[in-house]
Order: sequence, then C-alpha cells, then structure tokens
Amino acid sequence: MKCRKCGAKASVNMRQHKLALCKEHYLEWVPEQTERFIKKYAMFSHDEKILVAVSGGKDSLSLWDILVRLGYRADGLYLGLGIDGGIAYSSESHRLTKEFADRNRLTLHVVDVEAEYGQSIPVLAEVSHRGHGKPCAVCGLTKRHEMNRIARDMGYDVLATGHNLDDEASVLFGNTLTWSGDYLLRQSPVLPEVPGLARKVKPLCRFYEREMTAYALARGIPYIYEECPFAEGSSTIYYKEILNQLETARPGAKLTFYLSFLEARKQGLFSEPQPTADYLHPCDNCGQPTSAPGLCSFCRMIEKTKLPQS
Ligand code: Q46
Ligand code: ZN
Ligand code: ZN
Repeated sequence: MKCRKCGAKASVNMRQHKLALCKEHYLEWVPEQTERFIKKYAMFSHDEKILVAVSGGKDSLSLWDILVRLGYRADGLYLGLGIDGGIAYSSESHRLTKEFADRNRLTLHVVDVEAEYGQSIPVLAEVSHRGHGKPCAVCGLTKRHEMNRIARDMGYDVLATGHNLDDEASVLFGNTLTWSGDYLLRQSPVLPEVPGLARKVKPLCRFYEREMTAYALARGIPYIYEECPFAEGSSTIYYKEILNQLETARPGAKLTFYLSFLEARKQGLFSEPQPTADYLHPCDNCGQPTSAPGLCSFCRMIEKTKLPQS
C-alpha cells in the first residue's frame, strides 16, 4: 500500500476513507481534518480560550496536541478521580498528563476530587449509594460538574473533550436502542453555551478510535493504555464491539451511522431542543444551572455524603 500523497510506503491504511498515508502525511492529515470539523460545526475561533479535558488517554492528549499544533489557545484540565483498580490508574494517568504538559510547556489545571470534596470517586459512590455498585454514575456527574466549574471560574469560552467516533457511535447506538429522545437531541459535536455553562465541543467526533491511536503513536505521545478498571463490562464497550463487527463487514458503516444521524436531526427528524435556560435556575450552592429547585444533583450528592459526620 502506497501513500496517496507521495507514493512512499503507507503506514496508515484507512479502508473506511479509501485512503492510505505515510506517517508524515498522516500527521498533516489529522490536524487538517480537525480544523475542517472545527469550522464545519462552528466549534470555536482562534480568539477564544479553550479548556481541554485531559484524562491521560490517547484521545484527549492527541486532541490537546492537535489544537496546539493548529495554533489554538488551549489549556488542559485533569481531574484526579482517586481510582486505583490495582493498576494505579489515576496516579499513572495524572503522571502522563503532567509529563505531556511539561514537555510542551502547556498550562494544566488539576483538580483532585478527594482533596476538594473529602472523598475519592469510589468512596463517594459508596457512601452516596448511587450507581448500583459501580462508581460510573457518580464519576460522570462529578466530571461534568467539575469541568463546568473550572471552565466558568477560569473564564474559558469552550470546553473540549476527546470523544472519538467510536465513543459517539456507541452512545448513539445505546440511545437508539431505547429511543431516548432527550439524549438523542443533546448528542452533538457542539452544545451551545447556556447561562452558567460553557459551550461544549467534540472536535474528534469524526475520527475512528484506531485513527487516534495511530496519531498518538506517530506523534510519540506516551498515554495510558489501560481503560479505567470500572469500564470493564460496560454497555458502551459491548456496543463498541458490535459496531466493530459491523465495520469489519462494511467499512465505513460506523461513520455513516453517526453522520446520517447528524444529518437526520438537521433535517428535522427530531424536534429542536427547548431553550433550557428558561426552566433552569442556578443551584443555591454552586450556581450551575439545574432543573431541580434548591441544589443541583452534584451538590445534593456531596451534602448527602457529609450527613453521617454532622
Ligand atoms: S465513568 Fe466509570 Fe469512566 Fe469514571 S469510573 Fe471509570 S469507567 S472513568 S469514562
Ligand atoms: Zn506520504
Ligand atoms: Zn450545585
């Protein structure tokens, strides 16, 4: 297989795009495509300040790398979840994230959940009795809350996450199985800002997971290979396997599934999202918008975990 651009030996073959590229041209192609998606979905401009949520994995570190290479003003946010799982998951992912930031002289904000709220994620999940023995519900709630808090308090215009096509297609598949209208409406490369919440964007949402792995390897970015130990057995992973089988038989199926969904929504298959700001009001404690009166669900959870001590 030869590189389409220079004829040298290709190192990445993308059957789904009928495109093979050598390493050098692949490292040009990925940022070019990212810039195209940023513009296509009007994600952000070069004047805006971007906060990249980095986990130490290949996607978020690559996203940060790409945005910096494209000349955007992008800082990082790492959330210390306090997850060990026998592989020192959190400390190892923190180390790799910090190394990346130091090596590239980038600004990294770090929030340690235990230092901030008194408990690590697994303990918060246990004492709050949320999530049926898995900390993922509490983890997701906390991550969203903390990303929003830092973006707002530190004056960022946009919050960028490293979700790739496999992540998006898997979530879409799950939401389609149950026709979860609300979730389908909100699954988008861009979520506009509402009062109290920064705009959210997913610049990598059209890249296959293996394309991001190839990018991280070609750029020589050290990242954590292991998934979070609590991800094992999740439906997201199961749906990814199913979609991979489909992709093997029909190259491009995953991308078509996702893009057709975006197109169908644009054409009005679903109703437009309601302007949420009208019925949301600020949480009494943290000020983030919430639909419940009083405290938002994150602050309610934290209150609950404090009860036994008071
Ligand atoms: S939610 Fe669950 Fe993830 Fe949190 S506890 Fe791990 S697997 S990191 S995306
Ligand atoms: Zn080439
Ligand atoms: Zn709150």
